[in-house]
Amino acid sequence: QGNEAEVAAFSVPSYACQRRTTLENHNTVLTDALSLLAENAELSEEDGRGVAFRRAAAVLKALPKPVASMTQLRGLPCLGEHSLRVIKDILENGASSEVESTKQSERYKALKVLTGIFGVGARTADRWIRDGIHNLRQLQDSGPTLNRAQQAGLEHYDDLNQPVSKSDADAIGEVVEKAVVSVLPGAHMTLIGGFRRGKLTGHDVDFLITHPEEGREVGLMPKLVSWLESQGFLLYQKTTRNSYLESKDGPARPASNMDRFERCFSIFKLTKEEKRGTKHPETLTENGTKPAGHKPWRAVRVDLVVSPISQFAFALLGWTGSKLFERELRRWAGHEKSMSLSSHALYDNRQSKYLRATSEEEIFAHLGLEFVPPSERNA
Ligand code: DCP
Ligand code: MG
Repeated sequence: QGNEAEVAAFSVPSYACQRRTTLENHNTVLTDALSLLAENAELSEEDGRGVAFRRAAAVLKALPKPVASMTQLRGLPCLGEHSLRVIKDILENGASSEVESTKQSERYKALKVLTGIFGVGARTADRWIRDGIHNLRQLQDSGPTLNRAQQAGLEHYDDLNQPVSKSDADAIGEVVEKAVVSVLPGAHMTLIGGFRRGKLTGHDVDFLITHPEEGREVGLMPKLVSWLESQGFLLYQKTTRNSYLESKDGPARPASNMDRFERCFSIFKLTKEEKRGTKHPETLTENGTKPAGHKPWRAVRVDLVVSPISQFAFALLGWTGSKLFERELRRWAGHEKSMSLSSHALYDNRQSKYLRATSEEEIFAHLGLEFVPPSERNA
């Protein structure tokens, strides 16, 4: 105890994309606390504060061992006054009074319950709370108009608030893969999001689909969705067009890219048959020990993204996450390299040109960053 190695200050580079952040976190008590304050800020539409807490939590996730004293934090980036106060409170008192009171607050609890409905964001939840709606019962009783997404979200509330396991993700992957190759032979699907980073559970399952021949992916999404719908796999779906050209902050792209990048937000019906694979039909029979009303399927949020092969590396990098890692990559590109990075392209403002890439490795090289594999992007 108290030897030099233990009191030595940690050293961490300031951008999350310069760090290797695995799922092994030695400071979960501290990072859970800061993440809760980040979430509360985001739910209150205070994004600046939210990012500050996320960055502070990410720095602690990258430390090689538990923080034992405040002196070890000297010189670490992204730890503002507020985050340091929370950390100090936990190190000295075992808990943060701010975190505890936030957790207990009626407003936080209501925001959590209401935004737990698929299709309900912070703004809608806030409006409902001001109308006296704090829980699902009050929501059903006072009956504000719900859109199609929110109706589906409410209907599948319990399922969608259960974590999705990797084996569920793989079972859905098999179905989506089958759908993809049936509607477009040669097309290819990749698991993205948290599961690509090695997480064992997630709030949804994300897939990226492309075709090795540029342009062949056009029109794929509607066909894929029709196939899945015809087989009864979709409880809800909404497909959005590529909004890249319409965005004000990205450089303009040739009009030919207009319809090539699409996203489908869906609620997938995962049956026992898919979960277990069809190889053991005898396991499909109900054994009678299940609680009454137990249904032989669960609802899972699934996001599908289609990208042309020319943008595939950017889409893969942009959809693998974590959200903070992505944000930090874009901040690094802009602030340190005068480049703009999106899930579609990398633009070099100094050379006034797009930088091509066919792999994630090439994008990191363009950005002057060491390659960080997906399993180390868990910032
Ligand atoms: N993404 C992003 N910014 C957003 C939405 C998504 O950068 N506003 C990217 C990064 C995410 C990926 O897309 O990792 C998938 O989004 P999810 O919300 O599904 O996040 P994860 O898959 O990382 O987490 P979870 O395990 O909760 O699904
Ligand atoms: Mg996900």
